Amino acid sequence: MTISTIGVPMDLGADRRGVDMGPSAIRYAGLASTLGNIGRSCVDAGDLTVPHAEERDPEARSIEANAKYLDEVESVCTRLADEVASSLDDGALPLVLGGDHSIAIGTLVGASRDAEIGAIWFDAHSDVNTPETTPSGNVHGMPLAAALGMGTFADTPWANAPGLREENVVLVGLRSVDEPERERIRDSAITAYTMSDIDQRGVVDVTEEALDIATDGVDGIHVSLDLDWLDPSHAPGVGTPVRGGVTYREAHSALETVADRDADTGVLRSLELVEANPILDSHNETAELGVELVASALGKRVL
Ligand code: DIR
Ligand code: MN
Ligand code: MN
Ligand code: MN
Repeated sequence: MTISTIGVPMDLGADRRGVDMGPSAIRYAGLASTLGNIGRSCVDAGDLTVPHAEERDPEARSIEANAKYLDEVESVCTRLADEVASSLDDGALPLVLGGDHSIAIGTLVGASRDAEIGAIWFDAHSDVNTPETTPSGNVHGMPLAAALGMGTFADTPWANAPGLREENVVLVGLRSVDEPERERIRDSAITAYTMSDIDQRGVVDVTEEALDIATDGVDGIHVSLDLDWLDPSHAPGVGTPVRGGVTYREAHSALETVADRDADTGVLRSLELVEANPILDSHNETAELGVELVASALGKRVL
């Protein structure tokens, strides 16, 4: 299946500038040649146009303190949803390059427009804040809540993923969850695995179970990979690093587990790599790691 790469140079959902250079950093890290080397054909659809923070009226920014730049996020995510849906229509597998994690709203909406989907969220954070619970006002801490229509996102139909249900959403690798997010996860049908679960059971076992849950009764799954899922020693170029993340080998093992399941059952419908910030990185190593992990998810093998 052809991979259709869609870049989304979005930084309005996060506090740190520079993550808008993520799509360039990931391409520069050799995405196209790496996918070519594993025999996957790849079409690059280019980047969506994202407004810059400097073009915005500072007054408007302050009144949106509880969900900064939500209008811009809506406009970008609505266009992204169309792109994702149209690459799926063409029989391709959309690979969305961020940009901050707010873009996942558009990916999930597009991926679930004509299908029931599950989602696996590899992330240090749970991303289920809403404008009423957010400590930061940053929409990159809210995309799952938005896609699931939680809290005030019940009133923003553009952000709700039509074919995604909580029962098929699995968070893997949590270690930074805000108090209202803990409650929200407890009250929901979302499945969540913390780093402790990975410590105790091993990443392959946890990922196998995540795949069982995400794929149950759906047409396919979306895999969202926030690079802050990894320990900052391996992925320093992210805006919100949290110590105690998965190691280099654990990350590869998890994504190889996804690829194995996909080889058996063809479950992988869409993939997303977010939060690579080359300004905070050293020698683009985080984007390079991201490219390696995408290759593992798409079937790269040593032998
Ligand atoms: C925090 C951080 N929970 C927030 N979230 C991040 O701002 O809502 N998500 N960094 O990736
Ligand atoms: Mn930009
Ligand atoms: Mn995230
Ligand atoms: Mn994160």
